[in-house]
Amino acid sequence: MPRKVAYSGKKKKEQLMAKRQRKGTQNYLKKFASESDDSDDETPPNPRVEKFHLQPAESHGRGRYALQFFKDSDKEIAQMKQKARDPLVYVDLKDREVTDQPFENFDFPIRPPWNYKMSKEELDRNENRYFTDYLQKLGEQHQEEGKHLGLFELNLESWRQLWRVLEISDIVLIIVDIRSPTYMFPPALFTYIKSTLKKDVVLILNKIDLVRPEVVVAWKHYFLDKYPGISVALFASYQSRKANNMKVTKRGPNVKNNGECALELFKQVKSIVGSELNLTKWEEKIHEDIAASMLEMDAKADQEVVVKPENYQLEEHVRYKNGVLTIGCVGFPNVGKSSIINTLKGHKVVSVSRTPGHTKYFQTIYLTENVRLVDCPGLIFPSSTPRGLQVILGSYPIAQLRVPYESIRFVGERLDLPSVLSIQLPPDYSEWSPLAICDAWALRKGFLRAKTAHPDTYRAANNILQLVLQGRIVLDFFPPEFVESEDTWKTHPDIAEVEKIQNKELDNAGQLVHDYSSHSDNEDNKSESSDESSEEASKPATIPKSGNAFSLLDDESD
Ligand SMILES: Nc1nc2c(ncn2[C@@H]2O[C@H](COP(=O)(O)OP(=O)(O)OP(=O)(O)O)[C@@H](O)[C@H]2O)c(=O)[nH]1
Ligand SMILES: [Mg+2]
Repeated sequence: MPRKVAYSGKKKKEQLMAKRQRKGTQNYLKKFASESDDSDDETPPNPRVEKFHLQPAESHGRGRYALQFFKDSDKEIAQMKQKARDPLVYVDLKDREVTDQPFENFDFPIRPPWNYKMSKEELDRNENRYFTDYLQKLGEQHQEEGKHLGLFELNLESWRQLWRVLEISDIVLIIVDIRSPTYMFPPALFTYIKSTLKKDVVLILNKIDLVRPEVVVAWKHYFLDKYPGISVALFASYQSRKANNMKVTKRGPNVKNNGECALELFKQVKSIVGSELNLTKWEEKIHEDIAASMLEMDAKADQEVVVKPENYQLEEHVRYKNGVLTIGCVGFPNVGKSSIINTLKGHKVVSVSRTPGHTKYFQTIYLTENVRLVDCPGLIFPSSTPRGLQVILGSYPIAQLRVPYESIRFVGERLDLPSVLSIQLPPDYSEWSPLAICDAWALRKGFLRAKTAHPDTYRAANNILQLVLQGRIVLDFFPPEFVESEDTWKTHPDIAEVEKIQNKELDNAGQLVHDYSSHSDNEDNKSESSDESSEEASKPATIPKSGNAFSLLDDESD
């Protein structure tokens, strides 16, 4: 047994103080939650703060970086269950045209003023007090306005990670998922970085392999028009297996190269940095990586960089400190921040997972000797985004959902799930509802409860939501006026650039092949907490070029 290390009195005192402060916030959260709880008097008081310990067990101060959200009350759960039987009401395609409206009147926690004279304890106290006040004001405001408040990160430690990353970065990459970019781009964050911190922002539209080129181009121009001074880069951290004749290894998709994306990002960064720094080494690296991928050389062996969380310290930001460019990667959970870093690096250096909230403390990785990348934990910013949608956006770990049917409804009212999943209305139902969809899928996939042999509705729901999150069933959103102008976007000159990045290669049967579409049923829950590198390699899936793109689900095997 390891010997206990002696603790100094000072350290003990600091530890106690930190604990007391944490408790202070927790008590406040409980109070706030129970005040906003509309449950009737008979319902026992519910602490309503949920924590998810998703970080590795050996992590620093287990629980310290846990994801924290308000928990649904028992009454809300009962209501959601009840509603699961209500028929689906299909919504028009126009409904998928969205703006940044969910962030209207919402800001986010920023680091309160500090100075070098403050002791660490004073600083901690200050930040705790600020965060508690922030939550209180947000709660009051949303109650007064009767506005829906979506899930958002309640853990001060996670916000501190963001503050630190924003402080040390010279350029900030805000990374969003192309399927739903405005739900992941808080305008307040952009304004804060640009106007208050006076730093440049590159918006990365990631996972562009998942949507049609015209959608990508329309979103790109939406952001360029709406946010003057923003740079936009397109990215996909997947690799065409066909194009490169690569095998999917036990370690998951090869992240060796997506040179087009790296090059595009490089150009954006270069135009910001100008001649202030010499970025030749980075450019050379990209060209070397592209050449290596053409020769089908193996990527370097997996070598995960384990970086301990940096000390909690404060220092004035100095642009290009010691001649090094620091690029921070920030964004919502699961948008692919860590994957982008691995792609830029050319091999796996940081851990990636299908489960939202995987990176829990920020890590710095040197790309070249004078360019370093900072991988920030994903953060859910306060917004009015409906919770059912938040799950599909990857903001909430699917396996932790108590009632998944609200999210199934969200998808089912926007996509023709019976045809996508090739399911028939089960005998007990007269019309399609979230429950009917899940029961039908459970029957189709043979998800049956062990004792009763009834359809395992919950497992089926979980499975469908995983398929949506992973992009095997694509639910995407569009910028305003997209539906009418779709044909114009299809002929936009930028389409060629997107297609080049998407690197889609048709095989002889006229089918598209790419790596991320693979999924096997027994991965639905297992993958929730694991690093993708240890996930079982799954068989490739093929997506027909036209027609029902989801008939691939027929190909799934257990
Ligand atoms: N289709 C597709 N999937 C991607 C792409 N980039 C990342 N992913 C997948 O998205 C999931 C999340 O990727 P991560 O890189 O762990 O995301 P993250 O933003 O670091 O997530 P957190 O650490 O939880 O904040 C993983 O399953 C990735 O394989 C992409 O370009 N295309
Ligand atoms: Mg990550």
